[in-house]
Amino acid sequence: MTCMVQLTVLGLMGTLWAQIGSASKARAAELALQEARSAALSIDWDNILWTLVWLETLGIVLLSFRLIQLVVRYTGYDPFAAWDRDKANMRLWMGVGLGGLALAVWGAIKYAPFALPEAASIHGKYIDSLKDFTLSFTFPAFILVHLLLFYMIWRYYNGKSRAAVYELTNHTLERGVLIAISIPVVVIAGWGIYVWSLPVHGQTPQENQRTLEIEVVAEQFQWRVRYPGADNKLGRYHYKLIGGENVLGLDFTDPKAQDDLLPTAKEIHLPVGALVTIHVRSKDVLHSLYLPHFRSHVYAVPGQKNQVMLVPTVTTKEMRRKLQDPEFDYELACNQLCGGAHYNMRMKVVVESWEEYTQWLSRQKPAYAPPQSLAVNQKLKS
Ligand SMILES: [Cu+2]
Repeated sequence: MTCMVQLTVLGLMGTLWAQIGSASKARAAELALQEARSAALSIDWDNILWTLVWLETLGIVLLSFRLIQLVVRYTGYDPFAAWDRDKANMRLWMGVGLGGLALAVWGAIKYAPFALPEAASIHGKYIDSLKDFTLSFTFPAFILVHLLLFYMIWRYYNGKSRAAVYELTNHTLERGVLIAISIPVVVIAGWGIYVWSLPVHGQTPQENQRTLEIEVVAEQFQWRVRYPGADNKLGRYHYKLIGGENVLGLDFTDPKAQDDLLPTAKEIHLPVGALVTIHVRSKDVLHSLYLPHFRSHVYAVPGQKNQVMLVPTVTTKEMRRKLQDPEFDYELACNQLCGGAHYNMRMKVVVESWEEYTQWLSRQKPAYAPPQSLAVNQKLKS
């Protein structure tokens, strides 16, 4: 009976898997269409229906088992009586396990081409090497542990003449396993602390290195970027000053704020080789500033100032050449599901030479909006 249950569950899992696969492709296309049509939230009846269908299928399967049980009880006829159930269990487990392992390896190979290209920032290269280092331990361990697990199932499955031997402690073995595991863990954690601190506060400008501080502000559903003017410094702001044309709440009584620039295009421009500090805040809900190609990520939290540092190392043009993709662009994406039009929160990131950057910056719109902003400032003071 147990075998029967397992076989049916296996079969069901297979069909479910296939259904999810084909359904998800169709769903992806459908979802893209839905998003394009409307940003409004709506109940996803399709999903609810699918859930109900699967719940009902599960119910039918469970009821069939009950039916078979009753037939066995009242007729005395058991079609599986001759089976060695322990052996059958062992084989099913082996099938599920080895199949799953093969699926994991196949997935890793199949989806490898979708991985991000090489990191385009200094700290990004460290993060990639940390990832590779971690995987060089964990991937062989994953394969070995699973092979060992299924060997054990095959070798020591329960049976009439196969009583288990209980050994409660084996200090030598435990000590060996403890040491073998703790060394890579300590190295990964120790190095990880260093690597993960780099994008937050761990970088200082080198000699002759240019520095740039910009601010990226999230709101439903767009990013606004503020650049410093000739003084290369961002001015003060206060959330109470947000209003009218003063979309970022800049305090224009601060001279440093008066020459700040607010580009209107949906683009961020970064000079290659400069140490860029990005200050991040949010005007409404939780958003997230995600720059995958630079391996940078920081949350935009209302009421909190966050920052992330990076040194872009590859210009957009160079990366296009390297990838042989003339359409390639770096991207900034919101990495929090922040509302109905969340998909709208993406921006092109352009990495260029310092000269190109300054030329572009000289054409951008000043943030200073005198009459209205000053009136708001006055109101705050009185
Ligand atoms: Cu967002």
